[in-house]
Amino acid sequence: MNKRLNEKAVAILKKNDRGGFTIPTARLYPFQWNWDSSFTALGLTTYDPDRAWRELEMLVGGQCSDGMIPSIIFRSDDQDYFPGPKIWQNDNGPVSCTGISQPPVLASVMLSLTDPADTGSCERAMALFDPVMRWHRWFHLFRRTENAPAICTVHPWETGRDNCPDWNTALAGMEVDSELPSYVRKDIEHADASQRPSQLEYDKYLTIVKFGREHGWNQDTLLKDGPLQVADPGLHFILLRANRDLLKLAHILEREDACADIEHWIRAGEAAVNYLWNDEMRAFCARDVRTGIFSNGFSSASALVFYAGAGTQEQRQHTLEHIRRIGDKTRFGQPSWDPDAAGFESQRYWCGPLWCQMNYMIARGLAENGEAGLAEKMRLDLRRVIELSGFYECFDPMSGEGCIGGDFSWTAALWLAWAGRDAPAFQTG
Ligand code: 2M8
Repeated sequence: MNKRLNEKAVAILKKNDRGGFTIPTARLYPFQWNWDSSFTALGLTTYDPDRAWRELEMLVGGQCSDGMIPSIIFRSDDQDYFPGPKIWQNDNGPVSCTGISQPPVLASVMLSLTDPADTGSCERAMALFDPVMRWHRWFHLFRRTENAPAICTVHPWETGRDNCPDWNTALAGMEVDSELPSYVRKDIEHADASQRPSQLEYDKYLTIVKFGREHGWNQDTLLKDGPLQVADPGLHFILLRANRDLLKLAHILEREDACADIEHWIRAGEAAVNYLWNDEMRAFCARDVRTGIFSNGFSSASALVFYAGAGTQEQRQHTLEHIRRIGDKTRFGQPSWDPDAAGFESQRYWCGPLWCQMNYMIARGLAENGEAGLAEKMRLDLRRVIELSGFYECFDPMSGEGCIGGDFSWTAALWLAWAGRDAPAFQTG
């Protein structure tokens, strides 16, 4: 245990606390983000379980009438961020929010926070159970098309892996709206532009937002007629895992009434995995639903098949070979994109850097599936990189340099919950 870094991590979470919810980092991301909050709760619970549940309750407090829990909840406006609530204009929820979601890690975090022997934690979980059911149902209704059984997204921001080259093929086939109003990016005022997405990517992101806004954030229209439809191994595997964890929660909370639906979602999720299998790459890859074309690199999401408990023996073996090949190329953990593939940039956001939450999920899946050694190496790599550079948003996997935002909540939280601990916090198999 590194006492100094533990104290620093707690100080970051306190500094980023905005009264019941935690922002990812000041100025660059000044609101509550969906999966950031869930990972943050894992850190909060190490010293304040009540505050950890509060984080999740505030997140669920932003749920829209159709069941979506949005990617960002705008409890106020903030000139430091673009695009804010005036651009999104989604008022389908109790609080102004974006019109897209984010990877549903919430149920898995709830399971981690629930102690069957502790009535208090079971009551907190019970209060969130139905909203989470509604959210998972929303994914199955509005993020699956007739043409593809896997979970697909309408916007790169929804995957949480914004400018990963995974979306390049689908984005290339999409036009920028010729009537897109001019705008000023704020992200590149707070961070080095060479580490952030390109201007063309931003134009396309905003084209999708314009479409959603003009259609009143009708999710059916956005899915079917919107500019982008990409099946994402990240969303797919994370939701499959979250459904398995929700089923465990249902048993703990004696919500047997919910089990048939969840089991149905799990079976559908397992059956859809092959849609994401790129035989040429021998890897699970993103896939443009409209053209059927696969992305051509191994991303950190490709490695989540173990976390999802899915795939055949052979698919897992190939995945393991990619993880080992890539692990041999980097000094620190699994990068967000394949160093051997076109588009790899070790410091540009989701084109290469190491992200702590992805490494946490990958390692967790590996540990549960007989690869405890590999998982522990990833944990120690994250520890070393934080010791070297601090609590950055993400890290250069080659040099260990910290990238983009500093004093970052999920990095601090996963230090407390995982990387900085004396032993891994999860089961091995
Ligand atoms: C990044 O995404 C936001 C948009 O949602 C942005 O670039 O402005 C991503 O890394 C995403 O995964 C993360 O949740 C968010 C806040 O940390 O930042």
